Amino acid sequence: MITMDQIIREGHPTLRKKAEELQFPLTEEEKKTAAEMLVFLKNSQNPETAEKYGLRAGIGIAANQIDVPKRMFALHIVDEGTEPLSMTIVNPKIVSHSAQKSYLPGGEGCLSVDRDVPGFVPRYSKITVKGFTPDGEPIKKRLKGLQAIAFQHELDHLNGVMFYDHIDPDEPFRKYPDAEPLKTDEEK
Ligand code: SB7
Ligand code: NI
Repeated sequence: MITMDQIIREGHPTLRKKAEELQFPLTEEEKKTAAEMLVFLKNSQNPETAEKYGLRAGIGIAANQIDVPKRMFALHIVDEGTEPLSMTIVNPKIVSHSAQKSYLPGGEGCLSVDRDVPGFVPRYSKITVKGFTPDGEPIKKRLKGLQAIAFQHELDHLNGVMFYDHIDPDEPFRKYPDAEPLKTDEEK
């Protein structure tokens, strides 16, 4: 079972390297990692297991965050008022995106970053993504809202990019002309 001890933190070189594409079929070990990442997210969002194992809640995790430098990540986003998204995606890519961007008004956080880094992180509002399930079945999806933001946060990890790389160091809360704050469910 993945716990916080396995999650590498900023300063670890693996977080800054581009992760490698996976070859199909995945090895048993790779499949196990894919499944375990999703279990970690579910455990982290369950108050009892999170408390028991000392997990920080996460909606996504990339393989290189557990020091596996391969192109896969898991997302588990439920209860967002939209259709739930719960998957591990292998060799993910964005095939098209909106011009419009959006950002979380409260900024982003990261399981590999043990500090608050305030500031807006502009991301594409809508993306069309492709990839594969761990069994090699093709995935194609359109994502928006928090799901799109989280997908881009995880894809960044696979490319060695951290969320704060996108924050303007001189003016962390600057308003971007092409970006709007992500609306909460109540505001929609
Ligand atoms: C805020 C949080 C996340 C994504 C987008 C906005 C995920 C945080 C957990 N992770 O560190 C995953 O890489
Ligand atoms: Ni992260």
